[in-house]
Amino acid sequence: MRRVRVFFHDKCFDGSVSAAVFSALYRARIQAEAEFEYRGLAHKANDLFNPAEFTGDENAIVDFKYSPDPRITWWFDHHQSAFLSAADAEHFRQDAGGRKFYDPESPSCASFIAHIGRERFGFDSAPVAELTRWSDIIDSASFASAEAAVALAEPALKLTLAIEGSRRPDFLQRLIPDYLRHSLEQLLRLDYVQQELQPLLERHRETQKLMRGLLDCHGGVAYFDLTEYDLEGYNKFIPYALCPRTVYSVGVSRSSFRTKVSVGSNPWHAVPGMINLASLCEQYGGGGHPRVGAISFEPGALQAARQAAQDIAGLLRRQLQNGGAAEN
Ligand SMILES: [Mn+2]
Repeated sequence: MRRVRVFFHDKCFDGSVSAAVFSALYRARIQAEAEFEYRGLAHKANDLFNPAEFTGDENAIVDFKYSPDPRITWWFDHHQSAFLSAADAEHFRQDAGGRKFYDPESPSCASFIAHIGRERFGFDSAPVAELTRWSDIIDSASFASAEAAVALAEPALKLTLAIEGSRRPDFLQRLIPDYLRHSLEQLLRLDYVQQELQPLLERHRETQKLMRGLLDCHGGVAYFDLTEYDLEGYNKFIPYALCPRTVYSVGVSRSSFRTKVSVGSNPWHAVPGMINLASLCEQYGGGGHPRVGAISFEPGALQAARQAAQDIAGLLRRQLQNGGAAEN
């Protein structure tokens, strides 16, 4: 019996579903009686990985950056900023083991794992189709409207609120195996999920009120600073529901282990010539996807984070003005 450690993008619907889909693939096509342990990974200013934790018989990373550590035996990612260095990217290119996969075009990592599972390993992905469909929708922000993304009518969106906002380290360790046992609708009714969800739904309503008061929407950019409030894990579509004509959003938030600058774009109000936000964030040591990126600072580096956020907001406003696209 093999012990498989799965490192996944923490507090992320796609990250947690990726861990579940990888487990299903492994159990179906590699070893049926394998045992899984799940460890969340968060983007932060330094020390993304703790190699002392790579103690499984196999160690897999899903929906998170590449590690060249020889103990990592599986890797799947779809982020534009997947490699910490050119040397890491080269290490991946040299890999001939056939167990490390990268596709920055995939809308979600979970659907990418299902796809590779089908093509390369003969995996039947039908049982995880609901999960991967929602991973695609959520990671590519394919909702009908900002209002729909904030109203959280769908079970997957309520679950996302709980995943992003929960403070319990064991919450996802319970949820990940449960993805493979229940539908999303059924998951939502489980006691431990309801316990996480109810206070977060209340906080979600309060966050909308709070954001209404502090959003600075002009020049096509919505800027907000939440560092006074302990509010990491807020719904990132609130700025677009409140300022529908905004093109980009730039926010600063804070948690125990990082101060974070989030840079997003409005999925319902794209304009020609949008800036690649992953590349923009990479200039500040961050990364992400073309339409949404982030930069992690040390928890105490408030001023540096605010400065970066204001610089980015200014740059995006100037770009919109020069493109003639700003309408706010
Ligand atoms: Mn993802």
